[in-house]
Amino acid sequence: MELKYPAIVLVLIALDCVGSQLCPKKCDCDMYNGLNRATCEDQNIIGVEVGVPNGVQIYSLSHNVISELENFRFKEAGYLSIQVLNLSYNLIFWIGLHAFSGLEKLVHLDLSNNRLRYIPSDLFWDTPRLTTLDLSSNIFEALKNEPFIMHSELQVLNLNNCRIKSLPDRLFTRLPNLKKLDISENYMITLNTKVLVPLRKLERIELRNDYWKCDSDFIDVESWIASKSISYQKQCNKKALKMSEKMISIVSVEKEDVDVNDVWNITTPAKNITVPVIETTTLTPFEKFDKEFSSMQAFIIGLELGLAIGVVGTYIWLRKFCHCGQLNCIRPQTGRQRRRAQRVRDNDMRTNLLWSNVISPDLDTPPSYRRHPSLPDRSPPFPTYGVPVVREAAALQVDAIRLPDRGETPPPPYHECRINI
Ligand SMILES: *[C@@H]1O[C@H](CO)[C@@H](O)[C@H](O)[C@H]1NC(C)=O
Ligand SMILES: *[C@@H]1O[C@H](CO)[C@@H](O)[C@H](O)[C@H]1NC(C)=O
Ligand SMILES: CC(=O)N[C@H]1CO[C@H](CO)[C@@H](O)[C@@H]1O
Repeated sequence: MELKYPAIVLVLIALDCVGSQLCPKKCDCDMYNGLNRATCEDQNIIGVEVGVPNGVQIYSLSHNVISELENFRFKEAGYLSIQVLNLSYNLIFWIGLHAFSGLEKLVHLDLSNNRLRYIPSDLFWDTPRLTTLDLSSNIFEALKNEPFIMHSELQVLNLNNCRIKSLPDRLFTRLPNLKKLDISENYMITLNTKVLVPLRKLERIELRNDYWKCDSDFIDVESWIASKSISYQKQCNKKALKMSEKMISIVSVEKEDVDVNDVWNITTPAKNITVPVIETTTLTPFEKFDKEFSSMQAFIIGLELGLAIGVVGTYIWLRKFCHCGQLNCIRPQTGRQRRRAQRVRDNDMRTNLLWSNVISPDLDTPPSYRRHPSLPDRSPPFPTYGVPVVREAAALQVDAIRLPDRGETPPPPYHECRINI
């Protein structure tokens, strides 16, 4: 018994050690670019500690439900080797001042798509190697006129889509190494170059945004950026067009009846009225014509003229080449032609007589005996396949067909009748 007890303890310790080296079921562990990666995404994880071995170098907790990052959590869990930490798509709204304590090797931190409204400017004091920080799609609506972040190594800062309305002048005064800045898709309408002056190493700035007010001030800002050889995408040629389009659409939608007397000062003296009258008298006849006739009128007049000419021309042509009777045109005929025409006429008459004898005058209506079509006997015996015969429907059908005034209606096809049985 005395021997057994320490043995169990040893086994338990061994198990514990082995257990801590297992990749948790919630995560995928692999190698990426020679680094130990643990990907624990979309698992409803609420805290940063899920049992990932502490040798993890790329740690992704993206798409979870973490809402707070408490102080020293990474340090306590022994995650001292993390270089890339992905906390994007969580619900983080609060980060303790020492939350990232111990992450001395952290280079890339992704905090995008969270609910951050504010971060203390010295939050990254404990992560001296941090070079890339993604804070996009958070809610930094109200930025104070103080350094947003203080970090001597940070090179890339993403503030895309953070609902930022303005950039206070002192915002970037403590980011001496920043090379790339993304402030696109925010709500800023103007930009002060003062905020960019401290970023002496800035190489690239993303400005894409639908709200820039493209006035001379902003054009000055753009030329300042260009003069510092910072690359950026020009905003103000297409933007001006967009603004005018918007304005036009607003005007056309919201236009109301306006009494010019309310907006104009119409106190025109009588003298001024005579001036345009004098001007009209100086017009040449052609100019007058132009003024008085709209193009539509001109078109109609042209059409009418064309029609008239056509009618007169046709009349003249007919008069010249034909002798016109009431309806049919008879050309002057030679004797032979006349005899032949006579023969043709005689033949026509004979055929007409023949036809009128054979065919009854009311050619359209069928003879009376055809008005009562001999319908098949609809009462049994015919195969009913065990279905009771609906006599009313059948009778109705027959009556409808036998009505005298419906004699011309052909009986419905037989297969249709059968459906009614
Ligand atoms: C973090 O995870 C999201 C979602 O999986 C991904 O889009 C993003 O690129 C990741 N960030 C980094 C730095 O790997
Ligand atoms: C309207 O115009 C007249 C001169 O034509 C001027 O005396 C008057 O002050 C103007 N009224 C306003 C309201 O501008
Ligand atoms: C030709 C003429 O009389 N023009 C007058 C029209 O009215 C303005 C004031 O509304 C005068 O300044 C012009 O002299």
